[in-house]
Amino acid sequence: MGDVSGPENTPVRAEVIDLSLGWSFKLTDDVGSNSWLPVKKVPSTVQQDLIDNKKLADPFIGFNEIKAEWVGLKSWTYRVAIPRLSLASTARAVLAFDGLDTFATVKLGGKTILESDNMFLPHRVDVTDFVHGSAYDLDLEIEFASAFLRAREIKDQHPDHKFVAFNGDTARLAVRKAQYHWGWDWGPLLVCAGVWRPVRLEIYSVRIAELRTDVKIADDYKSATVDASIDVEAHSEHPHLKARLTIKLGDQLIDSTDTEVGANGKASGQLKVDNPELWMPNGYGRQSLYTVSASIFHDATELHAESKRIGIRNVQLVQEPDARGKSFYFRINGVDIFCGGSCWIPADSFLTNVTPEKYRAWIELMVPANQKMIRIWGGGIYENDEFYDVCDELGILVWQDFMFGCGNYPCFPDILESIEREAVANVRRIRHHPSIVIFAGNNEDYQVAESAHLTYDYEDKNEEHWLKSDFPARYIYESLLPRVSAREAPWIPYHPGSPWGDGKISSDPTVGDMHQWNVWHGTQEKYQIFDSLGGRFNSEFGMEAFPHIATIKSFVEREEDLYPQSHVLDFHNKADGHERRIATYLVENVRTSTSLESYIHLTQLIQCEALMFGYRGWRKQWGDDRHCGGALVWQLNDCWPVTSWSIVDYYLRRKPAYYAMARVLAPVAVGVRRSHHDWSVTHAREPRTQDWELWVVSSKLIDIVADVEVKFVSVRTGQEIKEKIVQKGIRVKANGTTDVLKGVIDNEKEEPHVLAARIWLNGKLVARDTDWPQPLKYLPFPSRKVNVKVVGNEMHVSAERPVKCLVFEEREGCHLSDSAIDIVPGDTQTIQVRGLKAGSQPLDWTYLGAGEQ
Ligand code: BMA
Repeated sequence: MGDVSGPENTPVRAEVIDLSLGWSFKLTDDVGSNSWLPVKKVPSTVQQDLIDNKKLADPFIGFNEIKAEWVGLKSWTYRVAIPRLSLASTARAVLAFDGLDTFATVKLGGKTILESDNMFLPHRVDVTDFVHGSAYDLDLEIEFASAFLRAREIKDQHPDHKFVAFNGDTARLAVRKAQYHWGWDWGPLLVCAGVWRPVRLEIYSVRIAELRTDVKIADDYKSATVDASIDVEAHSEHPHLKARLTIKLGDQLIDSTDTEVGANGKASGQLKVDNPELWMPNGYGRQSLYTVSASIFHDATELHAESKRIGIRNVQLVQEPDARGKSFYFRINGVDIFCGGSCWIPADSFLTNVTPEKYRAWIELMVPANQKMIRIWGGGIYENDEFYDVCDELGILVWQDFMFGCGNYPCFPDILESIEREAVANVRRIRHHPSIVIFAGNNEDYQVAESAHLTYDYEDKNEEHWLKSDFPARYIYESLLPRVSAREAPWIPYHPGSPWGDGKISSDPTVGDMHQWNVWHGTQEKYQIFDSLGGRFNSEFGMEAFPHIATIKSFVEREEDLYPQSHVLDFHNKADGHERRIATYLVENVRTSTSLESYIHLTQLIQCEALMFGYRGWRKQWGDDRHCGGALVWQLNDCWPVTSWSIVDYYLRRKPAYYAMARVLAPVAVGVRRSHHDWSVTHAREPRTQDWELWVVSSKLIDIVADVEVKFVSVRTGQEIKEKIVQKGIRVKANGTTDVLKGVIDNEKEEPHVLAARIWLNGKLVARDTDWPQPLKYLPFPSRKVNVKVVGNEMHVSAERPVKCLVFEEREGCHLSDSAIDIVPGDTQTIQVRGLKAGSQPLDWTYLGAGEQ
């Protein structure tokens, strides 16, 4: 029996009893004596627990997803023993559940102590009377009803609401649970259940329930203050508590203040920081993190302590009227940041399999790739603390959606109340992270309303009308959430949706953010014009590509299915019309192939090209009066092995587009391109002339001087068809775009050639870019004479004729400084290789047309 007793009337020091071990689970209906199965550790997910007990075949392999469906249709019960305790008279025992997925009935010693129906809500239940002095350990039992079936029941109870959605069973809209569990256009239908976040037994007399930190920075950035305030629970039973508030940088104490806990349970103090070390995004300076701590004391005894790691930074979402409409970009500590980056989905269908190490590995990938922002998409979860911690440490800005995605959400009174509690709890949990720079109300719910022709009038500001309309969730995005966010985290800008057109249609390119899906979905435009389709901030756009061959082999069970159109490969692609869409972009641009390895390369090349055309153009537009404030690719990651829009696959194997993005987002980059002509419209008769232009983009905060060059290299022979142009000593504008050269291509007199640009800073080559005649399928690629020389940890790559998209093998544990490169004669490129085991085979490689003689 645990003994946490103390002298009468003296408050006890808080302590925590971990409850991660000793659990078992069973099918609720199974009453046999052998029905309980062991759980390795909680948090856990029922499907994974079944896999661990060999009761379920891995749903990520073959067609097993279908065989796993029954799990989501059943009710599951988990249990663990709660130790009996002898508590001091002043102590209470509280069971803290950080997250239950989703319809949970919690019983202690057979009595119901909690019923929960929102996965995103934490719960605390006082169980003092149960555990104190009990003669036995008590069973804690949690029954999880089938969320899939309950969702349908709730939907049926609301026949007046129009349940419409993109992706998944529309009943999902009635349930506060990760929406992608219902299946998405990149993810399987695996309706999970379980204790998905930690459970603890907390013993204390008083406790700091909340620590809030409001940071204010002087206009000259020479000083800052942190208003730290705490809410103390059970203070009224223990008057005369003292509080100490401190701020530290590493081990160095910067400031502290002592105060009393008031009769209302609150205490606050102002902490001062002179010459603060500001928190800056990746690439713009350091990510200094301060720790603000609060302790409460009774006499000299510290009863409870809390701390938050914060950053000193301010953020502005600059939305100002301009010649194009209204700007939309982020300014951090006075610096305008072009937010090139990615959208993020949950990293696993089974959330509890994402370890802190995995989170770190994902976010670490973004840093060398020059990515600045990650968008947590609204169909997943408010992420685990580890996610935000790593973003804070590495300087990755976070765009945080609230958890609503692709649907017309109902607003019946119970759900509104639950959503409000969910919003408050999650904003409080994450608001101190300096990486979080925006809250957005939802993902594409306005687009659903627009495309389903729901009745709404952006001019109507009457909230009661919204609730009574057939698009009631406007109330959530334009009233409930902004209210919570302004009260709980006024330092984080709020935006009603992603996308949101500020009262105009959500696809309006002149205002707000925009999801540009007319490449791939929609009108299936050519990706060569991606930049002309953008808005003020492109928070989604993308192109699918096959994953790595090893990832494909991880789920294909039979050798004979290793071909691009096999049933199992199609099954591991959930996107509507994916065969047609991939095929369209392939046949429009490249000579296709039926061999799996070449098909993988071709789809990956198309993804590289598409994303490059988007990012390169939008970054150029950044320098044009902040025409475009950022671009976030759909999507960084996958939740299972699949063909999707991800640029890195489920097993963290990079697709070539990862490198292409990194190059166009480099701190200083050169861009070169000829004007687009649509070859299918002109029936392959090229226009007689095409303009070309060369520019430089820089995210440096001061003007710099650079040298640039452009060569005109015949695709067929590798010879330069005309004199190269060299421009020395050009002044490159700080944090902007500098137009450098313009010219004309004569398509009658000049043979098809590559424009090959390079840029030097202080004599050092820092970036390249190439522009190819389009489409690539019309170009001849025989006899490229590629040479890859391994020199220590480097590969020196050269060719005698222009090479498109030379991709190196992605080997486990290996990190490459670059890949998916274009090569022109006379310009050897050096690739650094990290992690290649001594004595192992050199890395394999391929390129477009590698098979041509
Ligand atoms: C957008 C996203 C996702 C979806 C993606 C690809 O609609 O918000 O819902 O997976 O496009 O279709």
